[in-house]
Amino acid sequence: MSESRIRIDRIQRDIEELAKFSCVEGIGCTRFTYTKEWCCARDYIMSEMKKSGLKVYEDPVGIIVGVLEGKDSSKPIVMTGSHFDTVKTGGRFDGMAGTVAALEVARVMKEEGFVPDRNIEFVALPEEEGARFGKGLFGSRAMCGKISDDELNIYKDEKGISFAQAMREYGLDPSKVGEAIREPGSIKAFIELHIEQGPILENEKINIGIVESVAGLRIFDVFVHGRSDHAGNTPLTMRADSFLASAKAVCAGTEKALEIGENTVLTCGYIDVKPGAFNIVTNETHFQIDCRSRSLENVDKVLDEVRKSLDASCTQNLGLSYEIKEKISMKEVPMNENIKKLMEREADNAGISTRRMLSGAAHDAMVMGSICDVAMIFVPSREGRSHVPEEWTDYEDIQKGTELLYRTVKSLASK
Ligand code: HGY
Ligand code: MN
Ligand code: MN
Repeated sequence: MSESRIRIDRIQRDIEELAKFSCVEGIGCTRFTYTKEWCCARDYIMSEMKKSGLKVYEDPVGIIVGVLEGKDSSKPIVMTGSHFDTVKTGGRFDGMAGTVAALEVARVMKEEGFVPDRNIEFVALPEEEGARFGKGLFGSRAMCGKISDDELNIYKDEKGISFAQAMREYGLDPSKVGEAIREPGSIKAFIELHIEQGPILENEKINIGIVESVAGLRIFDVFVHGRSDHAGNTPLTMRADSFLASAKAVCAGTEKALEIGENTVLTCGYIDVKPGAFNIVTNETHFQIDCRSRSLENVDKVLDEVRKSLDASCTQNLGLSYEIKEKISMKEVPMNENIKKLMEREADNAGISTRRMLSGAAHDAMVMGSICDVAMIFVPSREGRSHVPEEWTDYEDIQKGTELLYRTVKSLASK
C-alpha cells in the first residue's frame, strides 16, 4: 500500500482501550447493550469523537453519532460506522474494527481540514448481535423504522429485564424509539468496515474483501414436546423423546444444507432440554435454528427438511408434537455496484489487493440497504475465527481497510 495517512498507533490504542472495558484474557469480550461495560465504551467513543472536533450526540436508542459538517447540510448524508456491542465471550474486533476505522477516518479528515460537500456521520451502533435481548440489528432497524411495537417488552435478557426496562434504567425513553427513524432519502450511503469472520482473505493472501452481498437468513425457535420416562426400562420404540426428535431434525437440515451448497449453513447454537437429568427421557426441548444462504429459497428448502423430520418423528410416536416460531427473517441484500466499483478503483490506486465475496454474517449494512446505498469492506480474520476470544485481525490490515474507507467516504461526500 502507498503511503497512508491512517495512523496504526491510534487504531491499536482505540481497540486496546475498548477491550479494557469488557475483555478478559482467555475468556473473551462481553459487552452487552446498555450495561456498565457498554457505558465505558460509549464514553470512550464519544470523547474521541469530541477530541477530533465532531459534533457528537446520542440518539433516542443509544446510537452514538459524530457529525462532520459539510458545505450543504441539507443534502443526504454519508454515514459510516459499525456496532460496539459483542456476543458473549466474543472477540475485540467484531464491530469495533468498523467503529474505530470510522473514528480514525474522522480524525484524519479533521486534521486535513477537509470540508465535505455534505455532512458525514460517524456512528457506533447498539445491539447488532442481539446477544443481550435476543433480537439483533437493533440500531440499524431503529434508524430504518423496523422496531415492532411490542418487541421492546417481549425481548428480555437472561435476568428477565426487558429491552424497554433496560432502556429506562440506562436513561432512554422506549416510547421515543420512533424518533431514531431517519427521514427517507436523508442518507445517501452507509459504508461499513468489518472483520471477515471467515478464512478466505487470509488463505488467499488478499488485503481487502469487497462484499458482493449479505446472505439471507431465517432464525427460528423450535419447541418439541414429548414425554418423560425412565431411561432404563422404557424401550426405545415406546419413547416420545423430545431431544432425539430435535437432534434428528437438525441433522436432516444440515444434510440438506450440505447438499444445496451456495454458502448454505445451518447452526443450532442454543438448546435447552427438560427435565435435564441423565436418566430421564426428555419431555421438552427448545432449540434455535440459524439458517443462512446466498438466497432465502435455499434457506426455505433446509427448513422444509427440518419440518419433514419433525413430522416424521411425530408420526412415528404420537406422544410427540412441536411448534416453530420465526425470530428473525432477512432477505439477502446486494451491496451497491457503483460503490463496489469505486472501492476497487480506490484500492487499486492505493496498492491494496481486493476480491469480491459474500458475507455469510449479518451486518447493520444489510438493514440500512432498505433506506440507502450500502457497501462493506472486509479485513482479514486470523484463521477465519470470530465470536471467540481468539478473534484477531492485524492492525496493518485494519489500516489498509481504513485507508480504503477514508478514500471511499471522501469520494462519496465530495459531490
Ligand atoms: O450473527 C451474525 O451474523 C452477526 O455476527 N450478528
Ligand atoms: Mn458478530
Ligand atoms: Mn459484527
